Amino acid sequence: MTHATASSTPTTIPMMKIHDWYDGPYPARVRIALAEKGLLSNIEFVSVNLWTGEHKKPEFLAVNYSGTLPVLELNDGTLIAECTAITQYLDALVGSPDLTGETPVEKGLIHMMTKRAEIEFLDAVSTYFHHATPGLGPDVELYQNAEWGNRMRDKAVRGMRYFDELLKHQPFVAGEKFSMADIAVLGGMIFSSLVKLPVPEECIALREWHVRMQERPSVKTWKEMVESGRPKG
Ligand code: GTS
Repeated sequence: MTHATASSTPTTIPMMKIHDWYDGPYPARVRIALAEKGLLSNIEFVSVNLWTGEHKKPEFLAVNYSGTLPVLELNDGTLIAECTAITQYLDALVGSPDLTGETPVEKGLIHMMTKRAEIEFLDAVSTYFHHATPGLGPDVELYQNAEWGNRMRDKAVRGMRYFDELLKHQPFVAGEKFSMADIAVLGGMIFSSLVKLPVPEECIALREWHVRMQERPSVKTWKEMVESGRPKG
């Protein structure tokens, strides 16, 4: 595949691997970023089964010390974990559409809002899932603290209210254009839906933003990938 980079120099993008699980909310962030960038045909997906704890086995811990998905593997063997880091790599690889900011102030704001989406919303929902619900099951969830999990559920709902307030005044999470920060909030919405944690009725701006996000081709493509990746039976 040949792409024009930000500097307009045509480059050939090599094949890459993504280690992930087909319907995971964090993997969704990278899959949506890949779809935005038109890079899906450069990716071989390597399935790591969260439900059997494959991500905590020594073989996978050698790939990602943190034992989490997704991980990008370049064809020289370089491994990049963390959704934000992977998205930054993809953005540097293919300039358009920009997801992480072009100007210094855009870069700063997008990074801040992405981090905020993680801390206040997505990571909080994830902690709720792992601590206050059966999570990935007793073989994988070796330590649970329901009180902590429920606190994180409440934090996530506060995060929803925060993003709702923000989106009353601007069309996208980091300002005037779609970015990695919107994708991070989408990750929170995807995880909330999986754990049946509803967005409060009165969060109309957040709900309307979410409806608009469903119209993006990248989000539609991600949904199709989830459907087609679902294990049979
Ligand atoms: N900070 C990491 C990132 O941004 O990549 C978090 C990654 C993460 O928590 N991934 C989830 C995971 O591996 C994948 S999913 O829950 O979205 O499917 N969870 C497994 C676990 O045991 O924590």
